[in-house]
Amino acid sequence: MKNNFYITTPIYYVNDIPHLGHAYTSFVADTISRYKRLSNFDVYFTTGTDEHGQKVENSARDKNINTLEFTDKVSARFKDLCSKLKLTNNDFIRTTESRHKNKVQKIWNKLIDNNEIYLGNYEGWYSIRDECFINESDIKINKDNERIGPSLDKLKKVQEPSYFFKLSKWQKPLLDFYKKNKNFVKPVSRFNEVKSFVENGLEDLSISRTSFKWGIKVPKNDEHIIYVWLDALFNYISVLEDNLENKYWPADIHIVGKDILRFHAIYWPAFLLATGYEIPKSIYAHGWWTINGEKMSKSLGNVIDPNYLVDTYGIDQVRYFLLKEIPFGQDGNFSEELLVNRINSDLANDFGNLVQRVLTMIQKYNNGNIPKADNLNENDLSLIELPKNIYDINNVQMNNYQFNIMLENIWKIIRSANSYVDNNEPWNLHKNNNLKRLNNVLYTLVNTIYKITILLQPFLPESSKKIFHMLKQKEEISFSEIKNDIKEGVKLEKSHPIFPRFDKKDLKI
Ligand code: ME8
Repeated sequence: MKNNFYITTPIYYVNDIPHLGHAYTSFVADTISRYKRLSNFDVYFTTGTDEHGQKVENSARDKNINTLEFTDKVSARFKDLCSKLKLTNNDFIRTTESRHKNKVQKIWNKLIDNNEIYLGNYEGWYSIRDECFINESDIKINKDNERIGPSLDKLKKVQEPSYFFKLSKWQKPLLDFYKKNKNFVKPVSRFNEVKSFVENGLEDLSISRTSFKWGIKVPKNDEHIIYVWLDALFNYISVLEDNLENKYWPADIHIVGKDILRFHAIYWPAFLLATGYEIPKSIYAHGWWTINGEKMSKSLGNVIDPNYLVDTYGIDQVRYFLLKEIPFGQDGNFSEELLVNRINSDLANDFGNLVQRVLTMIQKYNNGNIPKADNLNENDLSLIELPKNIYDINNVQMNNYQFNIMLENIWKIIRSANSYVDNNEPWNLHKNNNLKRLNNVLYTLVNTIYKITILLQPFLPESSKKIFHMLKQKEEISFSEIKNDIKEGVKLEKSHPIFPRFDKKDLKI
């Protein structure tokens, strides 16, 4: 029986079209999903769009479009991006779907039944950009003497009747939960921030609004709209229809950006405790892609279009860059020049060259057939062993999702294989008619490339398929096969270059 593994991305707001930050989170979740599938887990991977709230309503109004029509259009852009990036998500949930709205209303009734909600009045400052009320202590004054929130947007004064969730009573249960579940939030530094926030005390949370209409109505009091975060967080359960909830809940991991950690690590477990659900096993809050040091965001207008990057450079190239360039968890600055440098050095020079020159030599010296090995020497065997060793090491790195280190480890094999070519000079072995040694060298190399490609599948899924095709293998090969060698005697497909080089003269961004 396979173990289950449920992984999610945030559901993205549809106030504007997707940017590279969204693509990043989705690529990460897809990489983990593929890694787990290749490790024989039964994976369920979901993503989607968060379509209610004042921010979305205002964006539709600014564009003079009916709100539903607007959300349909923008949500489709996010869905298209999933296909464009060839994500392997099992479902895509929209909060405007009835399966979701029904679930949220049921949750509301449950909160009422459990006496977790009371009706009161809210008076305070609201950030539409972040869709949350801002505490007095977090408010700053800008140069025009206006109140601004942590995301630097102008705050709106709100005074209206509101239902409240009794968040304050969950302070102690949350702290107890954090104590028992030391890996609930990663990285550790972010978990510490969450803990100290909760230790400072929690106020009850306003969970309904009456001053706008775009959202899920509160059952039996439809003047009120359910707070967009209460609505959105439950997507992680409403997407699991029929028996899927029993099978996959609680989630193994929610991948989120650090901007929305508080909602996931504090409000979400409190909502779940209050409704009798189990709490997800872990949350990973990653860093931000910045442009010249500033967070890439729709509101700041400094976003990069992932469609442009993928059309220009290729899916795997962009994916590789995002995973390799920064340690997962930290911020990183994006530039097209860095992307091109990475593609040219790691993909075209190191890996692409290795594959291309080895497969070309097999065509030239052995008629395209994988040569037979006979009495491999110690150097040959130690190169062939490397991928299995790195696989074991990477499995440990995977506990903290340190993709850049995992890739660096795989690149150690690639560099060793390139040095092995240079040291063994197969062209001279051919010239001197030393065919036995030539066959051993070429066999060692093609076997190593085969195993490197097994390891690379979650990171470079499209290119791995192309290499497996040239090696006459299945499209996907499970990690457990890393210990087996490639079969001798197989006639290879004609090889072609997989990673073209790019010229820095052509940069557009
Ligand atoms: O917050 N760098 O939606 P959102 C890296 N609807 N990742 C980034 C990024 C950047 N510069 N900008 C955005 C919402 N992201 C809510 C979520 S979940 C129940 C509701 C990614 O459209 C990152 O994952 O503002 C971040 O948390 C998410 O997009 C925010 O997307």
